[in-house]
Amino acid sequence: MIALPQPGTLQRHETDERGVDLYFETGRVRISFPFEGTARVRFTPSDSFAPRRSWSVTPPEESLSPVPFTAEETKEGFALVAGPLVVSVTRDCRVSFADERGERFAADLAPPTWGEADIMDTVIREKDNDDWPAGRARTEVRLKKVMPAGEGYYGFGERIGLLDKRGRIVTNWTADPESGHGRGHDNMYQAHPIFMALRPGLAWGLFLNCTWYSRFDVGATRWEELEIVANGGDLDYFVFYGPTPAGVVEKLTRLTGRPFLPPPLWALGYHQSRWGYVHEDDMRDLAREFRERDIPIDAIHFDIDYMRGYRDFTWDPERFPNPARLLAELREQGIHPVTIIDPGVKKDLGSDYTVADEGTAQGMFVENPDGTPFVGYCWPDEALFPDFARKDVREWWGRQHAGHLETGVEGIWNDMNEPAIFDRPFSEGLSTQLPMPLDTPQGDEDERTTHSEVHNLYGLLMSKATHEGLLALRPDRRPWVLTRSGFTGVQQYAAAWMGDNSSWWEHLEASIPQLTGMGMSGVPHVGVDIGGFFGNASGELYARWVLMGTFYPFMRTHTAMGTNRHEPWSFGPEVEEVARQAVKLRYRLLPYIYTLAHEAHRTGAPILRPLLYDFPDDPATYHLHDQVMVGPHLMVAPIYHPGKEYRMVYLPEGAWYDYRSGEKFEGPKPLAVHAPPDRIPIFVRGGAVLPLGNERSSTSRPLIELTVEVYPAGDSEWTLIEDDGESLAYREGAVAETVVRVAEQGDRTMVRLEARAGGYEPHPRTLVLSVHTADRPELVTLAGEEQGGWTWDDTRRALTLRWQDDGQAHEVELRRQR
Ligand code: MIG
Repeated sequence: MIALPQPGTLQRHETDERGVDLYFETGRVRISFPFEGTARVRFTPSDSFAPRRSWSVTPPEESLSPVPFTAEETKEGFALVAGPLVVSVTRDCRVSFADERGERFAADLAPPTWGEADIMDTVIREKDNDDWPAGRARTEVRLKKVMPAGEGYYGFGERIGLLDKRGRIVTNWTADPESGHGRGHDNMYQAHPIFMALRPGLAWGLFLNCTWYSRFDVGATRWEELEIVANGGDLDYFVFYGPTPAGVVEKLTRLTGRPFLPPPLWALGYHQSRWGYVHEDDMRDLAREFRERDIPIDAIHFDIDYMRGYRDFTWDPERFPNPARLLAELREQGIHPVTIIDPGVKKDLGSDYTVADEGTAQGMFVENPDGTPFVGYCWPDEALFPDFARKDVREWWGRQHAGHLETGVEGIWNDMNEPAIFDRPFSEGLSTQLPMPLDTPQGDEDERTTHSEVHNLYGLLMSKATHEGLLALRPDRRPWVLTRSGFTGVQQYAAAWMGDNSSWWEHLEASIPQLTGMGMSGVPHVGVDIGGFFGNASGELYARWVLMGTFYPFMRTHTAMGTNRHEPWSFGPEVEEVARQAVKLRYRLLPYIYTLAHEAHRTGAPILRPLLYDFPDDPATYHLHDQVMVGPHLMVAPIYHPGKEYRMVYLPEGAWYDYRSGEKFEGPKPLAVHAPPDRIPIFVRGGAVLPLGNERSSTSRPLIELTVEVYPAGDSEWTLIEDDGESLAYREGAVAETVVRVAEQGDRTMVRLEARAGGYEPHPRTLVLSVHTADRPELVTLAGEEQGGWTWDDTRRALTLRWQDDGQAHEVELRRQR
């Protein structure tokens, strides 16, 4: 056996105000505390750590205030204590963590080791990796940690599979998985070297701060060993002490950036898309159909068909002769046009296509190591690729959107930004994907690196360029960008869809853990193509999918060129009615979902999450991949098999209400539920406050009625957050917050709506308060005065009261007995 290199024994240490440097015979470890409950561990077998880059996804440590810590030598080596975290380092360089209760976690099994990078050729397609650059890039550092039995491993970004990833190898390398979305293909469009580990009483997270190729062996080789492999010469990771899942995501997004401002409200509405709406009349017809058929809609997506010969930022003059007029018509109907933009700029030089000429003249495109332009094949045939690792390139790219905005475009959809590049023109038949050559130089002059280091960031940096460009061009409007590729931190700039799934039941099922995995990785605004991209959905599949899609943070139907139509009415009147009701429910839920978007912006909290997020101490939730929480108050349990109308639903501890019938249950318990083809089981958690808006055909119509549904279970409290949904005024306090408090005492239930706080004044509206209570109350008072004007719904077991919303505090009391 070849002896692996090892750091040897601890020689000396140096402490400064942020952390400790530990010098070993070979290499060095630095432990620091960027903020409370978070430790950073860096190891390098060389003398110095890799420098921070302008595009790094973590802030410079100097920008954070130091966290007080103590450091002392111990019998075993070294111990550091910072707040709730204890970090121990042995003399032979094994790091482990514990909390103040002495609960140990993330413990190294052995010292780190390193060697020549062993890059899986399924990832870097060229077998010999000839262009894999030398130096740091060629070095990989490996580390093994203990995976205790009973600990689950979640997150890892965009994956196919169930919830707990123990037993899997997951690689972090952005790619367009041509072979499809199977479990055998573990790396997808986005790379998130991040996971959350959970056992009862303790959740912790780990972010591997490595943009190079990296890999986690999550107990695949040995069930109780986690192996971390990082290319690039250093091992740099952050450990987040939850101790709850919410605490982990909060710290992860504090480090790598909070999700972008609440998206514009329209982006949370329904989106319709298809690759193959090729003519402006397709768009007009589509808008008309939605209106005539009374199906709400807020956005129509323009796929590559709108461009002139797949040239970014152009319109086909024959099929879209007057885009400004078309977009104005759509906008008048409350429909927001979203256009696709690919990174590959058609290499059309010396014609009237200025983007390629200007970009070439200004040196914006990636070049080969010999200084010739790098050319890859994609939709426009020969294409040039902007070097998004450079700030000047990002700004230039951002400015290219001016024309689209003037024409009336309201959102930008970034595709193919892994980047997906092919080896020959599509016209020449079967093409193969190739990564951009890994040794092409990229980045600003003073931090020049190779593609291998920034490959994973291409999508993130393209979305950043787009987001910042839109914001610079329209400073008073929230940008909305949708991206396919991304890396940890992409949540600051864009929403994401999970690429080219298929019209398979399996992919409806897979969407659930896939999207919750993204949420746990800090990316809350996510969705998959409803109905499936490749292939033809059956009506039954489409119906079940749109029922689930109601709860995707980003709700869009999209399908590929050449497939059957996948509009909500394409499957006959019955499915159309299911879709209509599903989309209408989505619109009624918008005040709730919008509040969740604000919460995501404030704390990183995912909108769609697995049950373990809200019930981390209940191991029965640890493998529950097919039920989700939508925020803290709703739980949905889709049907994802054909011909099935019943399923088991697990109700965790506490009270639960069936959303439709109002029937109340006490968890923990399994429940058999009936879900006919037009229905998805929805449960409301006891203690919940659920704000519902009136039905609207688009978010451009005003909210004229706000229903506050209250589901009492002891004492609870929740805050509704509202704003204008499109400007940035909320940053200056133009937000309305309404605290709702619920209390139960003997035969009395009290609901108190506090006075609306903040500088946003909603549209005049009726407030409908609906309180779910087992028995019809005998006495109802509002502000202490007996009320007559209330109604009682005996089937839903709910009392309803209404008044003109004046933003003042109101206290309603229900008594079962006089
Ligand atoms: O090579 O723009 O994932 O949503 O419809 C296919 C055409 C390119 C892939 C995207 C898909 C989009 C399609 N694109």
